[in-house]
Amino acid sequence: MMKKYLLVCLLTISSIGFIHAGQPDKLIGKNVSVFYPINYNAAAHKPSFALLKEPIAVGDVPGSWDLRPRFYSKDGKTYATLPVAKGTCLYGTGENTGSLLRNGKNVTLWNTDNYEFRKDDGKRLYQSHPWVLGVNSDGTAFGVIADNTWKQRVDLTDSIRFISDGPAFRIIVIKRNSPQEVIKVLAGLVGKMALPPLWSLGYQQCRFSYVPDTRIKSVADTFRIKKLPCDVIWMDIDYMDHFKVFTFDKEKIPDPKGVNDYLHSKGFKSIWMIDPGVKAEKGYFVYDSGSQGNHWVQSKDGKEFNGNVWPGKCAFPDFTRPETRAWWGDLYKDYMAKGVDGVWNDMNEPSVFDGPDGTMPEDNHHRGGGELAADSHLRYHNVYGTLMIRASREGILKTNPDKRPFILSRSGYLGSHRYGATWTGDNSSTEEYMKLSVPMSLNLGLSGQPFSGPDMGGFTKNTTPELFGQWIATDAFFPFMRGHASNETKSKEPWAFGTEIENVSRTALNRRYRLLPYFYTLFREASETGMPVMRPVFFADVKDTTLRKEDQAFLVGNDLLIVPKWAVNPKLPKGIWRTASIVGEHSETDKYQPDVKVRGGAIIPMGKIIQNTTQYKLDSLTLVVVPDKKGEARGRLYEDAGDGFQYKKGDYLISGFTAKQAGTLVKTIIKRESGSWKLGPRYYKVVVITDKGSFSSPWTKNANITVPLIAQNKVN
Ligand code: MIG
Repeated sequence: MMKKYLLVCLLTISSIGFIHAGQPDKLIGKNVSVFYPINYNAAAHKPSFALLKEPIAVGDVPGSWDLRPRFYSKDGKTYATLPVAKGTCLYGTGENTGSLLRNGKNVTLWNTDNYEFRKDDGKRLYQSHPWVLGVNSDGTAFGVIADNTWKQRVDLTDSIRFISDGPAFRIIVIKRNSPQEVIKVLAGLVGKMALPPLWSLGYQQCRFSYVPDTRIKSVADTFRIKKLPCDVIWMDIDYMDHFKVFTFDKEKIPDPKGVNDYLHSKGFKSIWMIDPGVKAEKGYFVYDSGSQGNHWVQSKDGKEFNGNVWPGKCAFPDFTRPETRAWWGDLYKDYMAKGVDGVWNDMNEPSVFDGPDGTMPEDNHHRGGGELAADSHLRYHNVYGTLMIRASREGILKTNPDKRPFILSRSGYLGSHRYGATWTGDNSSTEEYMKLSVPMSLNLGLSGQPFSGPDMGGFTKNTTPELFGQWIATDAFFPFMRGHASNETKSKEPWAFGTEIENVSRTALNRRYRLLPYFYTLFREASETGMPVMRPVFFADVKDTTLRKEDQAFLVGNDLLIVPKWAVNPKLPKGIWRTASIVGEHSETDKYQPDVKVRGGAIIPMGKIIQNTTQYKLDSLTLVVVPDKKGEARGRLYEDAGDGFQYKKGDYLISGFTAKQAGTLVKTIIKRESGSWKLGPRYYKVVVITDKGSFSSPWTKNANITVPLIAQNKVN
């Protein structure tokens, strides 16, 4: 009787689709599990865009596993919901407006050109990261990936809920003892940023647009004349002939190679914009070759889709096609040969001025190829930009195999950091946007993308001197540091606001350039482990729940705590943190320069003030030592050629610094840790900061340095 009843039950359930062969949930690593909805259709999702490779099962999900998604469908939408325990703090979901802490927030993952973040109250921006980091009240942590490119929403109002317009999707859950460990596991799954060229860590100056060529040169010259350090000048759309990508306006830029040569001769790199929209004009070589290769995204009827962007009527490369990516990549050959150093891929959400909701119709058709299935724009929209920058990166690498590509992308998806850096789009020149830039870059860093920053100074509207000063002083500690301005605004270069702000800017830039050895070491770490460069304050003490909301102050690596002057009652970590003077400034009393505090137990390597990274030379290092409670400190420095790939063959040097205080003597030892480069002699100066002040050694070539903490050695 019982048996019969069960059988009937089973039959009934399976006939309405609840019991299904399905795909079993699996453990795919230590405390990492993948969960499948019963109606999972792999063909609608695989290969994954977020994951580097299809995960391999290493066992079954243990029965004791607590964090399990509940899958269901309702009103044509597919859901996955995970419970959130009280006291759990949520982060991530990529590029957001609003606070660092994401509890109670809603974000739509549908990449959108969002001028001033006004559309939908800024709840959907240019990127989509279906990823949530959870930090439990005890500091243990978890992460949730929805492996889903389709249009979706992440609702964190009372749980973690992904609501998608596409077919049912799988969920990956990571559990670890700390958020840092979760981030490293995430990076293991979605990949790490490639080590960028050193020059891309320098200051970068942009405007919509520096034309004609004489203006580019004069902006560059002014940086040098005024001794404001800068590495890159950016060329926005007006350099093109009628906004046609891969062309140069004959009047404004008659000799692009000459412009790049000029910039190079002054120690600058050049970055030029390339958009996805190709002017639909017969006789234009990109349109002709694209049409010949059948490279355009199609409408649902299979015809070439056209929409308006800057050049007028455009066609859009279908980057889901391997042939199209190769064709696009090859367009960079002649272009890079003109001396272009980096590429800026804008408008790649894609933005279509006259399209529905500012983009392509959801039922546009992508043909795919290789591993990628043919499917609708609804599926591929969120990865359109990622596929574009992948094609750009591959093409640029093919033509310049010995250089590290630099690509800046506006749109992105979880995993797009593998191909390029990003900035946070069209902000505005108000204090609010400046403050917003901190949590924006922090959450991008917690979502796999370590290389980001805002339009420093604000893109739209005019900037006041006061705001510009605050902004450049804060931005000097962001991973990506670029000033930008929209075409309808007054000048926003660091000298455009009078002498006081020019001096504020110089101090800010000098601080960044002196700290480049520390920054570069962090970029190396990010490329190896996925740890972000810019980190939330709560990383300093994950058990201290009072730090969980802090998003004015932030950390650079583990060892520098940046407290902007505009921060109101910031919550700072306990323990020893000592203010360091980087370029002789007194940040406690300075109106603009953030207080830079060094963690007790850390040693920070600093270089010289230079005007650009072609002058970067580690022949004289300053080591800032802050002993911890036990009187100890350590640090390290990564160095390599700054570009190229020889470092992958071992051509680099990691040196380690250790310091130990015994009474009034602090002894610092410098040793080679790894890499094939020798640790040759160089000049060192050790500055020890204690509660009694700062004490300095003279410059010495000795790699074993003792600083007596006595009055004669006191600085400041
Ligand atoms: O429709 O290229 O976000 O940084 O200056 C505007 C012109 C197109 C948007 C980018 C902005 C850039 C601007 N672009």
